[in-house]
Amino acid sequence: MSSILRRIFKGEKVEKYEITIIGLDGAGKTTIVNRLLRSEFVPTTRTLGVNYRTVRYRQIEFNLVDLGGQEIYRNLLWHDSLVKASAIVFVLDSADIRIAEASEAFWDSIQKNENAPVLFIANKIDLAGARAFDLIVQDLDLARAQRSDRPVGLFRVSAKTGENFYDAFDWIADILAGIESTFKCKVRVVILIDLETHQIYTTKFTNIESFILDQLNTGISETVRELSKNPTGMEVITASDLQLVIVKNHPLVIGLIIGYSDSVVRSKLIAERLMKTASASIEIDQFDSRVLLKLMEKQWPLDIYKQIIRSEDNTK
Ligand code: G3D
Ligand code: MG
Repeated sequence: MSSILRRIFKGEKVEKYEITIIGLDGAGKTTIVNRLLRSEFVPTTRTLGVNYRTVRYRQIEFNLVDLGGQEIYRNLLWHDSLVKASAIVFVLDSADIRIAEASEAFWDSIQKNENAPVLFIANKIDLAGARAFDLIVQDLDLARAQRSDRPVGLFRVSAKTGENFYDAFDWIADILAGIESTFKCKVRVVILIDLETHQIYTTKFTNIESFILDQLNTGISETVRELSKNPTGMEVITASDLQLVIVKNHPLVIGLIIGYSDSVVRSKLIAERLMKTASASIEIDQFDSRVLLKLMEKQWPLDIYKQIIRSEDNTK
């Protein structure tokens, strides 16, 4: 990492928390861990026993305890891990008919640790057979869970496409870090690709090492190749002490480089607004990097990257 970046990141420390991920077998727990580890959809094999993994997401280090969901493990292994967890993630397969069993497992688990924040993930919303979210809330009595003193977040997610996935983990990262606002985001670089015109626009707000840009470009190329299969959704790759966020909405793909503790969801909002403006109000042939920069300056406070640019100046 360059000395400039090192200076910017000085003082941002990584906090460690033990997060226990539970849910019935087949809910998608291992897939979720894999997405956090590798930012992509990875086919899994059935988890036997416990799967320990350490993952850094934004400023939080998650010690993920991914427990086998079969009944034998639920009774034997879940208890100890739940008692000492800083947060509990419960994963439900939205298309699974075993809703009563899931409800029982959910309530049993969260009652084992009354203090830990609870992230409830209704996974697999990409499936046609996924149950409506309000029915899930009703069937698992999630409103009651939300009335308790601890934070309880409910998210509809697809670990496969990435839809809402990072919203859920941003939420738990912010809760654990005690951050009130999720709107912090230091955008370093924006790359916009229009697949209809094959145009690529890049705007850099600060100097980025070329290998990080290369990684983002590789990530974008892969995303573009797969776009016909998954036309919307997002990917997040951690590179060095930065995050590469790719947001897609056919035919536009946006890649952003943001800080490692920044809100991924905030960067998604920025990307979505840029896409809207790019496709609505600007003739795409006039849409160059200067326009991109103007849009960014007009619509989002630039104080954070101005600060970065200033600290670069100081090094001269
Ligand atoms: P578990 O660890 O909770 O037991 P896994 O569950 O992560 O092993 O996932 C079980 C199956 O669900 C896997 O498919 C996995 O690919 C799939 N899956 C996980 N998340 C999603 C999702 O968001 N959408 C869809 N459509 N499928 C998902 P297989 O075929 O290997 O059983
Ligand atoms: Mg598993």
